[in-house]
Amino acid sequence: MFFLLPVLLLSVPGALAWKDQCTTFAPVIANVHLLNVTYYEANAFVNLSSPLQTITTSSLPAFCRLQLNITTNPATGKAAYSEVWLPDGWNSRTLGFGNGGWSGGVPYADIALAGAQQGYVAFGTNTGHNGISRDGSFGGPRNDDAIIDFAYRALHLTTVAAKSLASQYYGYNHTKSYYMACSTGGRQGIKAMSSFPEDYDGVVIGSPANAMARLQPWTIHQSLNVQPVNSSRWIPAALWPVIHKEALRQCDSLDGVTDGIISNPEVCDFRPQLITCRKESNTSECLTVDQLESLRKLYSNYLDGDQNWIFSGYVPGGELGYPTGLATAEPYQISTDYYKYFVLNDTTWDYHTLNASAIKLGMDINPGQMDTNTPDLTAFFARGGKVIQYVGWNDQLISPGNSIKWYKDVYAYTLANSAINPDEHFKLFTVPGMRHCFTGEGAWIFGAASQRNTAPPLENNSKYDIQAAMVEWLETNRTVDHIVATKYRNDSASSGVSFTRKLCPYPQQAVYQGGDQNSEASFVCK
Ligand SMILES: *[C@@H]1O[C@H](CO)[C@@H](O)[C@H](O)[C@H]1NC(C)=O
Ligand SMILES: *[C@@H]1O[C@H](CO)[C@@H](O)[C@H](O)[C@H]1NC(C)=O
Ligand SMILES: *[C@@H]1O[C@H](CO)[C@@H](O)[C@H](O)[C@H]1NC(C)=O
Ligand SMILES: *[C@@H]1O[C@H](CO)[C@@H](O)[C@H](O)[C@H]1NC(C)=O
Ligand SMILES: *[C@@H]1O[C@H](CO)[C@@H](O)[C@H](O)[C@H]1NC(C)=O
Ligand SMILES: *[C@@H]1O[C@H](CO)[C@@H](O)[C@H](O)[C@H]1NC(C)=O
Ligand SMILES: *[C@@H]1O[C@H](CO)[C@@H](O)[C@H](O)[C@H]1NC(C)=O
Ligand SMILES: *[C@@H]1O[C@H](CO)[C@@H](O)[C@H](O)[C@H]1NC(C)=O
Ligand SMILES: *[C@@H]1O[C@H](CO)[C@@H](O)[C@H](O)[C@H]1NC(C)=O
Ligand SMILES: *[C@@H]1O[C@H](CO)[C@@H](O)[C@H](O)[C@H]1NC(C)=O
Ligand SMILES: *[C@@H]1O[C@H](CO)[C@@H](O)[C@H](O)[C@H]1NC(C)=O
Ligand SMILES: [Ca+2]
Repeated sequence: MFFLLPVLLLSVPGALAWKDQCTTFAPVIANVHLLNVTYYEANAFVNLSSPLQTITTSSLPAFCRLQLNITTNPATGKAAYSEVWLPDGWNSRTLGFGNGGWSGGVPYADIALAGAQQGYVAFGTNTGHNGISRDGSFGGPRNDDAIIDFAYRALHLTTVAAKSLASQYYGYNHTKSYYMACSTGGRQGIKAMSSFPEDYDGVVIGSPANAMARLQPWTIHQSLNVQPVNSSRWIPAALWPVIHKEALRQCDSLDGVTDGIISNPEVCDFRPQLITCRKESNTSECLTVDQLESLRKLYSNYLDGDQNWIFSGYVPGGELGYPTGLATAEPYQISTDYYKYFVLNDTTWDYHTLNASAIKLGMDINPGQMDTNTPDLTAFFARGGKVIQYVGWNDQLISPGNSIKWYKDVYAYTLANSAINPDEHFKLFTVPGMRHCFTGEGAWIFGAASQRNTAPPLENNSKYDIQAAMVEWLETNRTVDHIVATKYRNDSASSGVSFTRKLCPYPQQAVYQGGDQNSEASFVCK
């Protein structure tokens, strides 16, 4: 009995033992320096914020929080700030989270709610600098160390460190390594799969900002399509709901349910010219010829001045989000900063002068190798890696066409260059009525990155939670043929469920079979 005690403590430590384990933890990893360690008891008040995300909660299980300074370039002394959270009740898996825009901060809400609370060792990094999403000034100009940290280095080194820290903390290795993120985080995930195929076993990514050199000029182009404000090209905020109503009139019922959501915009041939202004029209409810031309450009493929294809356009159905997305008075700062601080290195650059050679320069320079357009995930797939991608059809910041193109490119490349069946490794779920990563009129709560701080999925299991679905697919090989997304009333879980919908793997769509339109059970993926 006497000498069994330490063994028992080691295998199933009580709360006291975990606290002790945490506060005395002295990991040894080259270039990783522990800044601070804090043990949080179960249901302790946790209130943390970074330029990226905030978490304020008292509902977390007990965990040990490590604050780390990771040297990313020993030659120059460049470092990144990262955190790793180790829950007492570890599920033996690690789960990393990514960033958004140019930020610049630890993803606290994801680490807490999608990570530690679900039993994962959870981690994230500031990507080597502190800063808010739209601010790209850390790029220098010519701040190469910071650019490379942002592009991939900080997350890769944090991932390697987190696995080793978990092993040293618990005394055994993780079973599987996961990653989940959206937007810039989606780009980071693709970079990891293509450049560091050993980093993760399962990756869940939303609407990736992967094609940086194409995305950035496109967002500038979108706002130039309507600028300047109050010109004949401009579409005032009050006109967008009118355009949306007309899009719904033409296409809402094509999916069998008239619910304010166009489930498959790919089959919607939207003709806004049906509300062209006539002599007798109320000008608050119709479109002028110049405004129709603005819409045509916003919804079209973007070709540069030399007629090269650059990026896909908006799709019908997202009109309530476009005036606060890119059809705006000023272009997205993320994109103007891309040229000022990363490509042209000219902080006085005027976005009106954007031209084909500047776009090409971005592609050629590819600062920090941050572009992640590669369709080659074969090394990741060959070691059993799986990826679930998702995108909102109403994405107002990155055309959903980008996600679909990348999915198709990877699919075709894999078939052409390997014996791997892409269906066993890669699925894309389109989300009707969801904007960029979160919010929108559709059912958009399914446990993905940046969603849980609004509301949790209906249940934390593989039916409702995309990360749990990934775990099941990877670890039991049960195919994910759909995921159930939830729309809460007022997007608030405490207000109750408004409706649920199946999200289907592309190119399938949820098809109404009759019965309660608010229940996912009335739909099948076809
Ligand atoms: C380290 O964490 C403790 C709580 O465990 C806190 O009181 C202290 O201020 C932190 N120190 C630094 C330098 O952040
Ligand atoms: C959380 O911390 C912030 C400062 O970071 C503070 O302003 C806020 O009042 C705190 N929230 C609560 C509920 O204590
Ligand atoms: C982080 O590490 C870098 C590189 O070793 C060092 O220069 C810097 O002072 C460290 N920062 C902190 C807060 O310890
Ligand atoms: C699911 O996890 C969330 C944390 O994101 C938690 O708030 C919620 O209570 C859990 N749901 C259920 C049904 O246990
Ligand atoms: C701008 O700076 C980046 C980072 O140092 C560099 O890669 C790029 O070539 C520079 N651009 C030009 C036009 O010199
Ligand atoms: C744990 O992982 C490390 C690093 O990958 C490896 O060297 C070691 O053999 C593993 N230990 C066990 C028990 O599998
Ligand atoms: C555009 O027109 C509106 C309505 O007349 C006016 O309030 C606003 O100041 C104008 N904006 C600009 C930038 O001219
Ligand atoms: C014109 O349309 C606007 C917006 O629908 C409405 O508020 C206004 O009353 C209409 N004006 C007339 C004269 O019908
Ligand atoms: C295109 O833009 C670049 C960068 O602003 C500028 O240097 C160049 O002169 C422009 N080319 C033409 C043909 O206007
Ligand atoms: C996983 O499922 C796929 C498709 O059903 C099958 O082809 C494959 O052999 C399975 N792999 C394993 C390891 O069971
Ligand atoms: C939703 O929010 C609105 C406005 O805040 C409020 O009037 C309404 O009662 C809320 N509905 C529910 C079901 O909570
Ligand atoms: Ca519909």
